[in-house]
Amino acid sequence: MAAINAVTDFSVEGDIGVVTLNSPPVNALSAAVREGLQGAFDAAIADAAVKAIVLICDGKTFIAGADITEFGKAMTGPSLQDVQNVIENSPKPVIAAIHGTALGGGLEVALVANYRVAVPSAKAGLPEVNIGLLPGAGGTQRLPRIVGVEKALEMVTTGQHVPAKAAHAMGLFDELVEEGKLREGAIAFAKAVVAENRPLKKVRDLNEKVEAARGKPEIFEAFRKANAKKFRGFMAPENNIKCIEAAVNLPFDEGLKAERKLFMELMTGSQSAAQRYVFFAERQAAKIPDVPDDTPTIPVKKVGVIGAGTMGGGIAMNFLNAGIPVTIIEAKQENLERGVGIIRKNYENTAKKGRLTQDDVEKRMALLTPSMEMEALADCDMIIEAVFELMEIKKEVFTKLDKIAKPGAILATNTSYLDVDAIAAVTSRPESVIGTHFFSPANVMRLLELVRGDKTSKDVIATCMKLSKTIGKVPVLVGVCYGFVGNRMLAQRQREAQKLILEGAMPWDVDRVLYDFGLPMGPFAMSDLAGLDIGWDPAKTSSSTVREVLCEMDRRGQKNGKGFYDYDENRNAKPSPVVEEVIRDFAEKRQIQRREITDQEILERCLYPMVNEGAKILEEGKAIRASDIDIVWINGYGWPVYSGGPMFWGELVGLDKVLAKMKQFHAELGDDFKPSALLERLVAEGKGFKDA
Ligand code: 3H9
Repeated sequence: MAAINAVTDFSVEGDIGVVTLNSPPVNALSAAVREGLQGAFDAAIADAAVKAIVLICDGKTFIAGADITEFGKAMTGPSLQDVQNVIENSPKPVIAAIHGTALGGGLEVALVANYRVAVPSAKAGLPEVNIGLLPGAGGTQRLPRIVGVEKALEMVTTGQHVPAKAAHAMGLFDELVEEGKLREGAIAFAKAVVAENRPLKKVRDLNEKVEAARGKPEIFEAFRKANAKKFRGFMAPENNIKCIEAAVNLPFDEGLKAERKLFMELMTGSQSAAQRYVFFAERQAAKIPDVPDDTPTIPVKKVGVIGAGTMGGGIAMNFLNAGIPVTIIEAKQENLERGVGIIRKNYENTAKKGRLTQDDVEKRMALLTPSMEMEALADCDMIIEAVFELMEIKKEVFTKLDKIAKPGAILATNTSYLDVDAIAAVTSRPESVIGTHFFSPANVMRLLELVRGDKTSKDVIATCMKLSKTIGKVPVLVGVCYGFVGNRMLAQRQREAQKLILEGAMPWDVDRVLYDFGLPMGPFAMSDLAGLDIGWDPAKTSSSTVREVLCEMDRRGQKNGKGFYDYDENRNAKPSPVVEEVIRDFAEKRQIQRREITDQEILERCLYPMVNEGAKILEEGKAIRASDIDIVWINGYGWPVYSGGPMFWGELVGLDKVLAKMKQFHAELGDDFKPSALLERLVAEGKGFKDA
């Protein structure tokens, strides 16, 4: 075996040349990898003893794509296209041997090989769309030539990782070889290619499938229409679609040029910059500076959940899905039965949609032990309390739990606002207590705010961070403060939305501006969906907010067809003249002079205070880094990933601009807009949040 460079080896086995890449963690196409590939293929092609060439990777995966960390920097070494040209023009057959994930530029390298063999656990995909890009190394031109236009459209716009079996069925992989025997299998395949003198077919020359779609623009129009809602606001899906159109309508080399142009358009834009930032931010959020990776963890083999309501049930499902047994507790038999019934019904609905088998449903339900006795939690390694959001009740539960839970068990309180330290203080083991803020529906939403108390031990934090991943969540560690990161910032936006409708805007104006910004819905549409009467007590009502007045008029939201909006039988919303009247009347009684409010003001009043509050959160150390705050907002509140989260977006707008507006609002509208000291300092020093 000869080293070509630090990450590439070349060896010859019989008459087969083997190029091996070893560039952890994911064999991304860094300058060194590209150089190594070019050197190794040059050597293999020049070696007269070599009749065919196998490209294989060491480590956990085949090439997982271009090296995203190099984007935006000056390129060194050969370009990916240079390397692909060497491989594609090789006079000797090239076989890509795939394990792990062949993604993005990785799959594009495999697509310039003549054949692709893989192990059954391998996957392939072009996930560039997820970082606001498109496959810029011929992927959009070669993929449809193998899998056809419809499948290619789906793959490039979803970024899905296609499992080996499906990839084999669609011709993307030519052969599957035994798991764990990729090297031997690929060499045997190469030998057969040589022995049978198989032709040097190139993907670029396969025209049948793209020609079949030529002259049928309706394929693309139908695809755009069917996915319009999903693609809303994003630039990358449309550019990906245009590339597949180019593959159909242009000769191969022209198609490549079109792809390059559309790729560069995305690469230089702010959306991809935001989406790449989010990719790394999500991974960064898993790293806690004072809780190193090798911190001991507590084995969690059994979980207890107290409360079988909507939250408790959803939380339990996460663990059942991961194969972890759950004991669920309720005080009353009927509530327990109802809660367990809802869990079963949720699973059965999923099974009806074909995403679970009935057998899976039964397996999951068999892991669930319902009980009315807290003592049943004595053998649980982690217990999550999900009872009513009232401090007194939570304290009572934790006092009991302290006496029942085994030593070392993690005691978690699921809360959206409450002081985790105050709850921990009623136990004899505050080091075992942590907050878990699951988002509703808890079995669906990816975000989990983990709330670190003053005394929470590092082992507990490390365990919960890892366990969150096991149950498919994106954990973000936050500190104790009212509403933590997400709801604390949300309160800023909600407050301004309420003020704006009294000062001159209407609910549908505020909602439209925020929807157009990219949020899934505005605050008033959201209230209608959730129900205006949540937390409203008819006995104590005092007409003190517009929402209260609407509840008093029996306008309860979508569920009874009227809230801030009027709804038809299909739940389509229309602005309500009644609500308009209520708002005008309400403002008049409070002597609020209504005026014209621009869309720009709505946006700035709702979002700048959020950026400012984020800065305060950072200043107080309640979030570790600004990017953690962005991860909270993207995964918990549907902030559009293409603007990177509130903190990234604030920088995109310009922190100086945000600060200047906050100062103006502060002078005109009062202390709600008091700029954070951190924001002032960063602007004065010309720095960004990452320097905070
Ligand atoms: C592209 O290919 C463009 C081309 O079409 C055109 C070019 C002209 N680069 O996720 P993990 C790091 S665009 C650099 O925790 P897993 C990651 O940051 C690219 N670094 O592991 C992490 O680092 P750390 C298209 C990368 O097992 C470590 O590797 N490809 C890259 O859960 C482990 O990652 C993609 O978009 C990269 N490309 O998942 C694939 N990828 O340890 C993106 C990963 O310091 N990658 N890292 O935190 C993935 O989807 C997942 O990482 C993968 C492994 C599924 C591969």
